This record gives sequence, C-alpha cells and structure tokens, in this order.
Amino acid sequence: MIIGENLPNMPWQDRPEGCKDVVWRYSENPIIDRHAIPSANSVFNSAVVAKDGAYVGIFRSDDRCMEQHLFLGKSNDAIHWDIEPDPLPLYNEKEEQVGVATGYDPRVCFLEDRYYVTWCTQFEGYHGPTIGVAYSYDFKKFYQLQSAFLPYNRNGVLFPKKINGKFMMFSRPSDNGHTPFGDMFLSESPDMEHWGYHHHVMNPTGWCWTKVGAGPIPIELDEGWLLIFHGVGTTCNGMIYSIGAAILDKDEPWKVKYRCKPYILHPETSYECVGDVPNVCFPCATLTDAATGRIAIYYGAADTVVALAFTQVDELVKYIKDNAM
Ligand code: BMA
Repeated sequence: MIIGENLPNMPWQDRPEGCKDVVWRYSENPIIDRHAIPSANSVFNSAVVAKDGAYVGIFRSDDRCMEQHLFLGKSNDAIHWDIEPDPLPLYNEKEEQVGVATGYDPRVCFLEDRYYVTWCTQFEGYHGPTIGVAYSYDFKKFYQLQSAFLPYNRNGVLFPKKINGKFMMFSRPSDNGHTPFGDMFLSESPDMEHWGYHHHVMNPTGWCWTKVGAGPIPIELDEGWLLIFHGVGTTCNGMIYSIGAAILDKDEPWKVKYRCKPYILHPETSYECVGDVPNVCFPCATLTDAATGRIAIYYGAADTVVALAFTQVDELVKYIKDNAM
C-alpha cells in the first residue's frame, strides 16, 4: 500500500491487452518533444510533482550550444506542459540572484514545508559534477543552498520525509566523465547542509553491472520504501541505461530488503533506442495515487525526449519479491 496523497487526475492508462510486463508505456509517448523549448536541442531526464490540483516540473534541456540548464514547467494534466523559455533563476537567502540553474538530471521532492530540487551541478562552476540543492515554497522563487557533496558525484535523490530525525539523500559517486563504475550510497544530514553518516546501499551487478544510481524520490509503502532506480550495463556498442526496482527497509533505508533481479523497463522503442544517446531510459520522477496504487514513471529517453510509463504498486511489489536476487 502506498502511503501518500491521492491524485485521481494523474496520468493513467490500463495495461494494454496482451501485455504481460510489470511496467507498460504510455501509448502517446514521448510526451515532451526535443524542441519543447525554443532554444532546445533536447528535453529529457526531468522531474514533476503535484501541486494544488495541478502539476509543476523541472525540466532538463540541453540547448543548441549543448549547454545544460533547468527550466520550470506547468501542466494541468501532467502530460501537456508549458515550459518557460528561459532557465530557472536561482537566488541566495539574501534575495540576490546567484545565477541560473546549470546542470542536469533534476529531482523534485516535497519535504515538510517546501519543495527541494536536487540536480547535478558543477562544484563552484568548474571543479566537476556534484549535487546542487535549492528549495522553493511556491515554484516562483528558488533559493540555492550549498552543494551537498564533494565532486565527483551525481544522482542526488532525497527521501520525502526525515528518517530518525535526519534528512536522507542518495548519491552515486562518479568521475568527471561518462563514469564506467558506480555504487549507490545514502547520506544523512541534520540540516540539509552538512552531510555525513554515509551508507552503502547497492552495488552494480546483474543487468546493471557497470553502475547503479537512484531514480525518482522513493515511494513510501507500509512495508518499506519502493525505490525505482537506473542501472547501466556496458556492451561492445556502449552503455545501456535501464530501470530497476527494489524495496528498502523503512527505518534503515540503506538496507535492501528485496532487489529485483530483472530490469523493469529497458530501451526497446524507437524513441528510447534512437536519439542523442541511444539506448537510455533514465527515470527522474513518479506520480502516485494512494487510493488506487497507480504509479506513473517519468523518464528521459535516449537523452532526447521525455516519456511516461505506468505500473501498479501491488503488482510491482509482487514482481520485485517474486524475482528478488
Ligand atoms: C549519465 C547522465 C545522464 C544521461 C546518461 C546517458 O551520465 O549524463 O544525464 O542520461 O549519462 O547519457
């Protein structure tokens, strides 16, 4: 059972007739075109959340100079999006604008009284990738905090509530390029600025033998945390990014209770296999409806467009358990 709000108007399609997969794609994929922003070369790996009966999102777009920025978007149905043409401005807590959100792979997490955005930024502008953190109460003004970790690090993903009185964030220490390794770690913080008590969560193995990192914000269940993640295997033709799932312990979420041995979604369609980076499904967000157990997964496809897939919590939990490593 999902512990969370009801979203009766979230996107949903029943599993297509004849489909036996635990996760199925939206029939109108991709939902966001690569040119959805005037300056865009591509719009992909992006995060959405529900707010006041509608939806807001933070979108990754690489422009035609191949610079990476984050953009604010709004939607009434979480499928059709109006995305701002200019990158998201960031402020410090003295209300001074400190720049625009530069970087990639945002996640958005509602936690206590505000929305946090975490993304992959450049440490002090040029020392390599690390986790940027900003918050907003209203999606009008975003206040940037200190970067969470030393470089090189990527895929900072928050838990939607404090656990044992601490903020919790996943990360995946990396290198400065297309990292050929990577384990998932979890760190604790009393104040969202000082991070420590690092725990190892998952190693790359099986279908994701190269690297593994957190995906969307974990979903709270009565029996633990449902974690949807990305994992990568390397072939003679390059890396393949697929989507996996696991259930983590509720109070000590660095402990993996069940890790699903097969992937739950793998690049197969033309928009996942053809684009700027072929063979990528990279999940950054979910929407859930606690009443029905519906889950919509937002993922970047081929580093080019945004796509949507669906699953149902009881079926996914059963699949993870039946196929646990
Ligand atoms: C990762 C990140 C992601 C991207 C993926 C595949 O290292 O850069 O944004 O989707 O590579 O290119």
